[in-house]
Amino acid sequence: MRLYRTKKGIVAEEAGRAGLLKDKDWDALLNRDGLGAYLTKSLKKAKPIAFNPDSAPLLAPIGRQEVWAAGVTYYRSRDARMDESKAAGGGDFYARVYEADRPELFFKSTPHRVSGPRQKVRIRKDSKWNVPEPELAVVVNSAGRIFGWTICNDMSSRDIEGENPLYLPQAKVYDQSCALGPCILVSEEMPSPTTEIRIEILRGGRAAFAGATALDRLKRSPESLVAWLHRDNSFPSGCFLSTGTGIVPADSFTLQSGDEVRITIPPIGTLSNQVA
Ligand code: DO4
Ligand code: MG
Repeated sequence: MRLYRTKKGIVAEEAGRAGLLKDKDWDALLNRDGLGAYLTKSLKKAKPIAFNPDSAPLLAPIGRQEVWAAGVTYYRSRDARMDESKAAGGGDFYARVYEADRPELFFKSTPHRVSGPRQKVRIRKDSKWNVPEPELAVVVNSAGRIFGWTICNDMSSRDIEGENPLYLPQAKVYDQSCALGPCILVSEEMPSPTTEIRIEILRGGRAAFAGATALDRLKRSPESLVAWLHRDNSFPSGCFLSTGTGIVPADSFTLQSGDEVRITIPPIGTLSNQVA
């Protein structure tokens, strides 16, 4: 079951059947007990509509939730961060956090900084080395229960982060630095470990970068990341927790204005954003 927030209302879709739901309040819906069963019943009752996520007026699937992110959860991310922070003496921290019991968790975004499908993402004006980070994000309700999955683009300024790990919030949190969508895949179960995360960056219509990883390379379980995040922390409207990137382009690559970033996780769809 996929749940879309659109300019025309909330749309549920399963096995090719889509319907506009009577529910108007996104946050109340996400925090309903037994959401999956409720949506199955609601979709049966709803009048079927023609719905194509590639052309529908989609909004980011977020209401009042905070967005958090995990870092250094794939070996590739550990390596890339060690390299970029070598001169600053930060490399050791990344190797340690990759192995440590406590994960790296950081605050990523408030709703107003989040871009939806086909909305623009931004690179900071004071940064020269920027990448998208294609990640699976877990969606958690106010009771701390996982009920869904979406795609997160954790836009990152590598030169700022690499200059000093203490600059991480500036490298990660700025206007339009996070994209979510295209929908929430409603399921308590994580997509299968063989599921691929794919990214394609188009520049002037041509591939400037392409990469792929699979969920079986994620070192930590989403359940354990969610449990760490909820230690002494409450989320009255629920939250999104992005699980980290396993794809980092070569150091010679930086995003440019006009690039189109397309991230695909098959059971969820494709999140596509142009760089402003
Ligand atoms: O440690 C810095 C950020 C890590 C991150 O965002 C990732 O691994 O995805
Ligand atoms: Mg990341």
